[in-house]
Amino acid sequence: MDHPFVDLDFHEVPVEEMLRRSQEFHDEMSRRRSVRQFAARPVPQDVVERAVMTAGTAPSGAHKQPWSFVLVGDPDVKRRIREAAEREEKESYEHRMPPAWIEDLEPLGTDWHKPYLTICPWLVVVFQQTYGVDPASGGKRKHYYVQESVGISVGFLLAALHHAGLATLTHTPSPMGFLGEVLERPENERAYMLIAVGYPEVGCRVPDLQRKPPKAILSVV
Ligand code: IYR
Repeated sequence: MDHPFVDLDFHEVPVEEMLRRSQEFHDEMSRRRSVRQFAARPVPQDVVERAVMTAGTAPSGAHKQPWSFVLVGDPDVKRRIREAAEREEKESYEHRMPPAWIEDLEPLGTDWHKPYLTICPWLVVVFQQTYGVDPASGGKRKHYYVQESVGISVGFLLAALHHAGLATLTHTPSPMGFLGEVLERPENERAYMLIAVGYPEVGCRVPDLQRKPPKAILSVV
């Protein structure tokens, strides 16, 4: 079978500009912090939708685009998600997570209470499609490198929301099966991550974390 190819839309930039842009992008991204204190202020739906479309530009195994994003703004749905998440998280913090894990989380100040799930204006629930469904026949279609593909798309999403001027929190309530139930997702989808989106609360505080230096994360051979 013949597949059409088109010319690449590539915008080359002079090296000087490349250096400047790479520094500016690093500086911008290094200001992104996970936020757990959100303001209830509304955020335009269009901005979050466009960030999701940016997430949808991620590369994926065999270009199967094995992701779905559900934008939750309905207070009643957010409440149901919070209730279920807190139920699982309470069990995890009190019984499922080993002491070493709880200790590792202490500097972050997390616990099972997740008020931000109802306070922030939007939740983006990311689903991975373990397989595809042919719209015409309903037949199953194989997806490849699903975790990797969806992980990249979430990276794009976080970067896009930060670039737009919003705060985010990646939240992985465990287990996450309730998200598929509350949002009535189809059989082929598994919840991958829950992302809270909004403005930080006035006076929001974050842990004083340090990034690893280049020599700790980068080798050049
Ligand atoms: N899912 C829990 C616990 C948690 C786990 C890790 I690893 C974190 O970096 C942060 C939290 C929660 O959201 O509180």
